Amino acid sequence: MQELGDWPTGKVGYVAIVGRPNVGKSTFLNATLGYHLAAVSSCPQTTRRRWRGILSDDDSQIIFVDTPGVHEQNTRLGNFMLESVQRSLQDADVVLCVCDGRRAPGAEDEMVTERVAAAGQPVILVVNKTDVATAEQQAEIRQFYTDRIDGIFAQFAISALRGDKLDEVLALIREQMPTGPFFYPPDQVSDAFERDIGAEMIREAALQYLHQELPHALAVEIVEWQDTGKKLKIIANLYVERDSQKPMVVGKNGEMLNQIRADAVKLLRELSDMFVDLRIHVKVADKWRNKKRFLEDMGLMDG
Ligand SMILES: Nc1nc2c(ncn2[C@@H]2O[C@H](COP(=O)(O)OP(=O)(O)OP(=O)(O)O)[C@@H](O)[C@H]2O)c(=O)[nH]1
Ligand SMILES: [Mg+2]
Repeated sequence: MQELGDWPTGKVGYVAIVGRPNVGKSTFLNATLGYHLAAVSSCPQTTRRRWRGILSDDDSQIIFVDTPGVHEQNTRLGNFMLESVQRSLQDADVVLCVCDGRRAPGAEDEMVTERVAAAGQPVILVVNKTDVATAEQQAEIRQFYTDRIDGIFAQFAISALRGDKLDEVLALIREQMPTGPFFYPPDQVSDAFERDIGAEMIREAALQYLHQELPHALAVEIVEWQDTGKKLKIIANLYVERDSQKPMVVGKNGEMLNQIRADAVKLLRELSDMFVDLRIHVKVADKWRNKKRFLEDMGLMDG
């Protein structure tokens, strides 16, 4: 490492992680960073804005940008999600295009390839979920992507869930980064506020139970985030879109909400290493996915 004053320099750059919803982009990010930054769930469109995870060592700093899955959308939120993918593609030094090795190519893969090809950036193709995909399935999706994106200069078959081949992907990414000063202090792991990550953890906990019924209707707002150094006191609003959805979240005798709360506390404790006192209020915000003001307040337009 060369020092620029006290500021480190090395291989430094941005990697945009893009792909269809549910292919494992956020799982890849968390596994590569070695901690749980981005919400993961079995429901498509879990990620709603871009999340930057920063991986530094003595000689390099890679800024991974996890993006929302590319999909057909018909809401204001959906528009912002696609815009944030577009911006991330433009800003990237390398694009990591992730596809699901187990699924036959479809309309959303077509959308991804169009966007990635148009961005004209160097692309690493990552075929994920090889732990559950047959060789034929992997070959089919790989062919689909390589036929459509000229910029692909390397390909990997990985399992983000198991951690297979992640080191190899990372080594190639490091090699490809330009040289320059670090963008962030070496000990910084994300540019996101802890309370925003906390809100995602609560949403992830809720999605575990409600992804069938309410995959897209949930939003979490942190009303209070008090950190005493030993204890984290959090009050959060969990929004649904209609009155009729409230009982699903609360459950019989409040059991569902208790379960969500308990799981969220577990995730928040891992995040903060502190005792967590969490209160969740379930609220209704009518058609919030189309309301600019609400999306602004929730930080969903900053992506
Ligand atoms: N079997 C298997 N499942 C995986 C793998 N990687 C991710 N998954 C699962 O796939 C689902 C989606 O993972 P996410 O990481 O949330 O996917 P994403 O691409 O970020 O999805 P969006 O944010 O909706 O665009 C989760 O249930 C993961 O556990 C893998 O390598 N193998
Ligand atoms: Mg995601």
